[in-house]
Amino acid sequence: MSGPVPSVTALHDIYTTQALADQGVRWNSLLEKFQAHYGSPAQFVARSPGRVNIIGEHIDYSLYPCLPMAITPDVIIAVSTDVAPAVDGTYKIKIANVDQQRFPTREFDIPYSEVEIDATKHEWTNYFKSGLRGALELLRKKHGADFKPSSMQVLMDGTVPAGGGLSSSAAFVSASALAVMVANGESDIDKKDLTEVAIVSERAVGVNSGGMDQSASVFGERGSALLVSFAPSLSARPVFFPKTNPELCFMIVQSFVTSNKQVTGPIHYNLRVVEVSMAAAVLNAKLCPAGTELPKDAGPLGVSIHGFHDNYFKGTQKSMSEQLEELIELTKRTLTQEQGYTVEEVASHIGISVDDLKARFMSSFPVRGEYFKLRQRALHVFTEALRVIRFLTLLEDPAQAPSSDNTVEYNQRLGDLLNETQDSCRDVYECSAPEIDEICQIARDAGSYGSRLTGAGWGGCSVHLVPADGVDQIKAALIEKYYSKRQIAEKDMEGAIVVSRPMNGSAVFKLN
Ligand code: NG1
Ligand code: MG
Repeated sequence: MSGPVPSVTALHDIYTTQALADQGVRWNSLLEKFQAHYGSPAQFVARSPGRVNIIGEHIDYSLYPCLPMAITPDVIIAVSTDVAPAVDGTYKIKIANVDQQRFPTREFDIPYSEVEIDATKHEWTNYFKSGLRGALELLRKKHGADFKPSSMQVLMDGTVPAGGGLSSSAAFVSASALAVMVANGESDIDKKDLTEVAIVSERAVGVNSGGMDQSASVFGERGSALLVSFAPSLSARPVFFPKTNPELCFMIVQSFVTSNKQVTGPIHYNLRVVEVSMAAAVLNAKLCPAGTELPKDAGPLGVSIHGFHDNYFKGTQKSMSEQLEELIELTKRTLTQEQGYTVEEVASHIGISVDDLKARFMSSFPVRGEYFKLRQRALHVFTEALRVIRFLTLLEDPAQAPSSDNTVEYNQRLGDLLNETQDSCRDVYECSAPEIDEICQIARDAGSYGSRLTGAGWGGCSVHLVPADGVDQIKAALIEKYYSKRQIAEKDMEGAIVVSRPMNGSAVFKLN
């Protein structure tokens, strides 16, 4: 599904008919505000959406496929290059947000040579700068090291809730990288290039992220989910849901517990990346023939459990499911310490010094932790990768297709897999939150087939596979049993529960 990022001239090429009226008002208002703020019109708008992950949680950075879809909430950035640099050897970036209260206006004079980002500061423009830096690297590769970036003035409007698990960050970084490329004269921007730039760029803001969000944001297509694969290289293909009766849809439900990865990252997300990378190294050392190195790959720390998996099964005839089932058993037998492993223990299992271990796995991002739960993290990854295959098989194997007399049962089988993912995220990967568990239970009791956290977790958002005719009942239950017991601003409540279908990904809207 590669090809260039589409250039569109009408909003109905981006949004569904239902969303069109609201979006029209929003886009017009962005363009009017741009004119008022900068005194000249915008030349184009770059757009990238948020995403919801249907299944395949916390396995993208272990390089196993996952199944997200793009959604309607998005980041739109109006851009003009009609601004002059102030100082020789620099270009100017003026950046503003329609929500000036939360996201104050900034102006930067940036030297040609380097975009500096202080990842220790929680500063909203870092996401733009990281997209800028990534895009410029690509442009330099193409046009040579002395490429002179264009000055830009931009106004952004984002509707993906920040810290809510719907990937506001990936939407922002992808839209920014796209805006920079277009501002610098690029026309045919390859989706794969943009995705890869966004993945690497987002890591510059301080999180060892996988590539699911950026892929979903860039590649999204109306009407289908996306199977995103990371090995041997990044690819995405559409996955369709069969027609069932009752019809299926997805409810996205906010917990309003925000997980701010900039603050909690060292404790949570980055620690998981370290744990799975260490698990890969220990499994490789213990199970592969002596002297077989863990291959270097696209994992955030340069290695992945998937790399060990490939090493172990080189040349095998076994199916992917059989391989994963075997790895689950092997992990149970090999990584036996339920309480976790100290750095000394991990180092000794791999056969390297503690200093080497720290340099290899703990230097690029700071992590804290006394015990590293290699067994649990590896088990989650292998079981979750297997659930993705089972989910796909249900959707795509003609022998499993639903018939008129078993569609409720069929829907429930899909839902069961989502529920199993939630159990694993809660108990094995330890990335849920009590509020998310509560929401899932309320939704299931009210008729959801399957309910689970989506995105990084530790709060944020949940996704529910529900019968279209059951949406109202589930909404009512969530309002009565969850939201009414908490103080949530009326404005926030508007986006608390969203019924979504798969939407289009990144696009450029050319004005004039
Ligand atoms: P969120 O926090 O929802 O953006 C994060 C990662 C994903 C993936 C999920 C867990 C970033 C940018 N994204 O998603 O790559 O690993 O957690 O499946 O960190
Ligand atoms: Mg994010």
